[in-house]
Amino acid sequence: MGVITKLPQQVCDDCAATTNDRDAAPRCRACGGLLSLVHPPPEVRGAALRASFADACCARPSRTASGVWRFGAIVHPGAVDDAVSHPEGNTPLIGREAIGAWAGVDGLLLKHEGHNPTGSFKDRGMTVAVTQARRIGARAVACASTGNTSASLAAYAAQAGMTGLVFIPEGQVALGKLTQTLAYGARTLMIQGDFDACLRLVQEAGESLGVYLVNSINPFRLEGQKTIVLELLQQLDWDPPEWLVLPAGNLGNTAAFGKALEEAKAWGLITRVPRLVSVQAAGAAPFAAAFERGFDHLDTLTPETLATAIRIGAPASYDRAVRAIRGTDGLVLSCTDSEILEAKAVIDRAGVGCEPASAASVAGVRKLRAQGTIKEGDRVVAVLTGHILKDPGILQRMHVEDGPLSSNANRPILVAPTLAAIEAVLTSLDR
Ligand code: AN7
Repeated sequence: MGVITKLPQQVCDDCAATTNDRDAAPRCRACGGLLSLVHPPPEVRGAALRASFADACCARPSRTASGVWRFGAIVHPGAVDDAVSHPEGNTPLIGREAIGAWAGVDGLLLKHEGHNPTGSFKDRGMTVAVTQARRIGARAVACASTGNTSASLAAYAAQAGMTGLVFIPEGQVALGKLTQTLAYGARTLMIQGDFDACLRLVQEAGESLGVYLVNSINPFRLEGQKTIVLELLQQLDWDPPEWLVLPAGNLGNTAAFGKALEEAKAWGLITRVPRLVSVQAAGAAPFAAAFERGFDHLDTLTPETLATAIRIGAPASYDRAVRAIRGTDGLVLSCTDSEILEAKAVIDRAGVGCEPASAASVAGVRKLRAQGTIKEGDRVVAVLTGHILKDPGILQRMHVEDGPLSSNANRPILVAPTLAAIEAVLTSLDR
């Protein structure tokens, strides 16, 4: 096909030291900076490059079905033929009038990453990272996680026949994610600390124990997560929306989106870049606070939010995410837990559904539209990052218990086992 003939290198974000695409070091050996995969410019650009993705889709059975490996030439060209692929990706772009109406944006589109094999966007990065781990002969893969990364790691490690090791914060991982992780067979360490403590520990363990780290600072993870953007652009016939909105915690996805857009523009896949918006939970919003101060510095904090996926106070990909927001003339904002849960109730009741953190994107759209930042007629894509079943505990809180959201409550109705009792209920529900 001839799109790529030279392999990418890993390049340090801070000191520009380079290493090849098989180096297992989690950070730059020279200065400790984060590593990015830097691709040589593809030999074909624009329409020809766009067309090559369509070709790739049909070229080989292993790639046909994956919304990640279809873009393999600009993701991880050295590993395309040996991918550990479920497959993943190919998630829908969903429009629902009720959700658009609530957010105030006609034609609002939702890129629903909950449709991935383990129910979150993490599978897109994990297929690439675990493929890389196997390619370099790692003995095990490890991560710290608020839950979705661990579920994804567990599934892909199982498929690859590798040992998976996850570090999760005790009491702060939603039930669906914990059950998946255990069922897929990853060894699960419940740390008596928050996510930030888990991330510190797993990095120390990775270095001293020779375990390959697949947290979102892993450059191959970010390459896979780029395909959320590539795929949605492809679904829109490469005509970008004005706004692209996503929930943000550790900022890996914000960084990946920024890289995808920068490359897509440089290689002629698109001629205009959407404005990227990262939405944080108000109790875990160090990135939003830094944005307000013109990104002068990052103040880490002790996070608190019901949206446990983004309960993160010391985001690891901060510098990259700053670049992504600046490079796209983007914005960062935060929404309170009740705004997030209100958005979730609207998304759920439209029959779409998502986990709490995911609803932050739609809550953010509503806020930006209400303040006039998003203009009438602007096209907006919001990313839903995880599936509704990830966090059944929150559903119980929202729909069963009395609580701040009791006006939305949809409690189970206790009935006698008779047709008459059921008929009485039906009559009471007639609209
Ligand atoms: C549903 O699984 O950090 O800003 O360890 O699960 O790239 O961190 C999850 C993050 C948004 C935030 N939505 O993405 C983990 C983890 C959902 C998530 C995010 C996460 P980043």
